[in-house]
Amino acid sequence: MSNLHVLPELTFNFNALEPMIDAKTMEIHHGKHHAAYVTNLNNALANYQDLQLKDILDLISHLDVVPETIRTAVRNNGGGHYNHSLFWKWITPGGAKKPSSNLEKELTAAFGNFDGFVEKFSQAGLTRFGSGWAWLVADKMNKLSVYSTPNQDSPVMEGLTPILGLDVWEHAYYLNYQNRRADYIKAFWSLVNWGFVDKLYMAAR
Ligand code: MN3
Repeated sequence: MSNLHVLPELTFNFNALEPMIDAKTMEIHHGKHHAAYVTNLNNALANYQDLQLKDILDLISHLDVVPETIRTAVRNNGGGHYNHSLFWKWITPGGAKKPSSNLEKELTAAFGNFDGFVEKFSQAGLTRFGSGWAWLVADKMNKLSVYSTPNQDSPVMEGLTPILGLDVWEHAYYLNYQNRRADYIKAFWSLVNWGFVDKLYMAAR
């Protein structure tokens, strides 16, 4: 029996993030876009039972062992599945509204102060040309940095650990914000579930 990847259920209602992210956007983003990544990933793996047994993190962390014929499909759709599965937890309503003092200390050490981090991360999202993601990542030495990736590429594909990520594809904001990506990014900061960010940071140490 194959081990199919499954669309995770949201732990909150589509309208729970309003007015920052509208219900229709959430419904399409989760139920159509994320669902399509899962379906396309499962289709790509259909003839590869050994790869079907790997969990999603293991699969996209080692794209070099994925056969070339399906590598791009696994990269795009596996990356999409993994990134979005995290994203729904980063924007869960009702989480901690600010980083733990420990994480804030680390952000201050890396970016001057907390506002410096917010500014740098926002810029990474704003300047990502076309579709992609902005990231706060930790490297193997536990050093924090900010950057962005194109398409559905995930930091785990280059050995980095995602601590916080923001989807800046137009499908994430266009219904409500149209071309105003900067306003969407600004709104994102009031949604961040810092409890989950902190958990990922602690796990990376
Ligand atoms: Mn998306």
